Amino acid sequence: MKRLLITGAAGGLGSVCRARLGHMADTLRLSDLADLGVAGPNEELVTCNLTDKAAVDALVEGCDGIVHLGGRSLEDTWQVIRDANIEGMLNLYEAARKHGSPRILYASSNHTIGYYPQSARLDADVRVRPDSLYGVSKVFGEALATMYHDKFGIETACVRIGSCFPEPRNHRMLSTWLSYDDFIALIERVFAVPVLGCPIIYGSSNNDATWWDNSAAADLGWRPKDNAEAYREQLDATLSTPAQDAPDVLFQGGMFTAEPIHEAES
Ligand code: NAI
Ligand code: 15L
Repeated sequence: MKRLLITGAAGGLGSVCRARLGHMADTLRLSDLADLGVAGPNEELVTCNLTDKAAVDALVEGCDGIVHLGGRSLEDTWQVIRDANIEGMLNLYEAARKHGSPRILYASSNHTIGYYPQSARLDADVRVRPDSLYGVSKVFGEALATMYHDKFGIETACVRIGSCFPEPRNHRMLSTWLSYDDFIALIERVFAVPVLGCPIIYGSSNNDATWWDNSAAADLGWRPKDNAEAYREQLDATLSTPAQDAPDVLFQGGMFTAEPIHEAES
């Protein structure tokens, strides 16, 4: 493709995508609120607040694909969540509708279903059970993507990312971990398949301890290769086993279920 936009490009996953997706497009357009440093050979850097409708419109114009990572990535006050993840998402899809309907990979989250017990096995059709205002905002994003697909034909992969870090950080992540290699391979598939639609995809590696069933998205041809099990001994040796009634043991969303509602300071 000619131009691939990555929002949230200064963040954890955005930096990985910036380093590893250059081959996918003639130009990477990288955007964030935060500093993006110096542009590389095939890079365009755009400082943009997702809440700024006109700026997002200009950001999306001329892009053939979007990896949408930008937004608040943890629980916060409603104001912060609403601005970045609700208003920002709407601005992005309105811009996409006006500028050629580029295909989108949307970084949703396991916190859309975080209140399911870890004993549950989930497929793409289960009712959502968000565990936080953050999780609710990701449910909104999935609903918005679905509506823009049904009404306007914009294709989106709604990826309920588990825990995408270099290594699993705790015992819960033995189930939720998504390796960087597997994430990059997923992005490549999403933009390679002739028809995408608007699937829900659980973003986790090939973990023995998985809770999630991706069979509804089998046509995508994404076959994650890494397995968090390789880190179990290391985690056992370095971390104490959490109490059996700890949120990190009971719920798929782990500690997010224990988050209070964050009230804005007046
Ligand atoms: P991050 O917090 O490191 O990166 C998010 C980026 O978005 C930041 O660079 C931030 O400056 C930018 N941003 C925030 N508000 C913005 C606004 N109003 N306008 C423009 N940019 C804004 O998060 P990370 O870990 O890289 O995650 C990327 C995406 O993936 C997020 O949407 C997150 O919710 C989602 N995700 C990540 C998971 C993970 O394990 N890393 C798990 C599940 C979902
Ligand atoms: C998320 O949605 C967060 O963005 C990330 O920082 C992790 O907390 C991840 O979920 C997780 O559940 O491990």
